[in-house]
Amino acid sequence: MKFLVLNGPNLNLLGEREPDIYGAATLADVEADCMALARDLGCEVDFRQSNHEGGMVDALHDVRHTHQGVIINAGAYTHTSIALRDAINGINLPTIELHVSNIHAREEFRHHSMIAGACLGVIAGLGTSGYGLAVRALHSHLSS
Ligand code: CA2
Repeated sequence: MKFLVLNGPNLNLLGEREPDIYGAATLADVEADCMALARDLGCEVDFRQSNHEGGMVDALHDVRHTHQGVIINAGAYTHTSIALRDAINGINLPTIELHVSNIHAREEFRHHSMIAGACLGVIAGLGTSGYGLAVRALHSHLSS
């Protein structure tokens, strides 16, 4: 069982600024935690980040025949990208939308997600521990 964990724009800065919103863990810390958890669960995680909408679409297409599920933190593209929604629908893999912060408790423009309707479920506001929860949720969804 192999999952893509795909991170969008600016998430490479995680842990460097705005720790009050996003916490102190870096994206490398999150990746290491996901890898360790995947090893325990007996699955594989492929961890990627792109600052470009097209790069994210390409990453989704790349895994359509090789992976069984996707966890996506689309960053600000969450709120704008019909292309990402179409790509998630197009690859037909169970996908969990993830946000470190609670997008519903922030500015109004963050309340709407373009991709949520194409996803199996959404995790938001639980900090970077949400990544591990998403790996567990996808693993349990695909095992049942
Ligand atoms: O809460 C999340 O995970 C978000 O997807 C993060 C995005 C934001 O646009 C979404 O509305 C919610 C922003 C990621 C920016 O990450 C930074 C981390 C540290 C310093 C600066 C930016």
